Amino acid sequence: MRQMIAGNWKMNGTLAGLSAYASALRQGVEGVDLLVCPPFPLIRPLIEALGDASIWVGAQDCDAKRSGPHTGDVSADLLAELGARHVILGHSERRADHGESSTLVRDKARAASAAGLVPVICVGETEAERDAHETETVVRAQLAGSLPDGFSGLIAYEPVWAIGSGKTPSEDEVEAMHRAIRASLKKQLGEAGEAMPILYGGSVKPANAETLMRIPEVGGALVGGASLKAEDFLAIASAAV
Ligand code: G2H
Repeated sequence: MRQMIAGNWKMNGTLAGLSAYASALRQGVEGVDLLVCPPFPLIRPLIEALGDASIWVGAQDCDAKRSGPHTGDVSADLLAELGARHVILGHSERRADHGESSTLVRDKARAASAAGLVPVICVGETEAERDAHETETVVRAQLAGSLPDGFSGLIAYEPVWAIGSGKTPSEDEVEAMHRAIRASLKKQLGEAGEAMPILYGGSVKPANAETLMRIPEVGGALVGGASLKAEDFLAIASAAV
């Protein structure tokens, strides 16, 4: 199946740097879907800089409510109007820095879907949970809590200890977790859970992308640091073909 390589710029990127990034990315890579999620203010300028290239642009979060008195929050409807196609939800940095619960992630996913966005819901265990052999239990609970009934979108498995650390799980561990997530998706969503893409995220780099993208049940990658340089992002995308 065609894989998706998604870039999560986090709180990085500048307006000044967009044009060079977009021209490099416009060379593209055949046979793989590309998505870039910059900070909110760069969504529209990036869409414009990418022009007619077949590269999706998405957001890193949205509010659970459709509109109203919520200072500083951004609605899914506005993101859709700007041209965003996807929205990352429940990233571990949001869960940790902003105390986001799975219930809130589920409500955000509902709002995103209602606005026509494709949610990319992140799950993953902390190092302490991994050391306590609770990985599967934690991830299963996050899926159960974060996915609304009838969910349609993508899942990103991102072990928290692998994010930005240069560490990655072994191939066997990634495969086992992706299989466990697949089983949970089928149980929760029935047939819809059978083909739902499950991305791997956490220190994906050009050097390890080929190995990671060949693991059964890995449907692509959610890339943080290495998505900031267009050449690295494209190198990762090439490894997914
Ligand atoms: C995990 C990932 C992007 P990085 O957060 O979602 O970041 O690739 O920098 O580990």
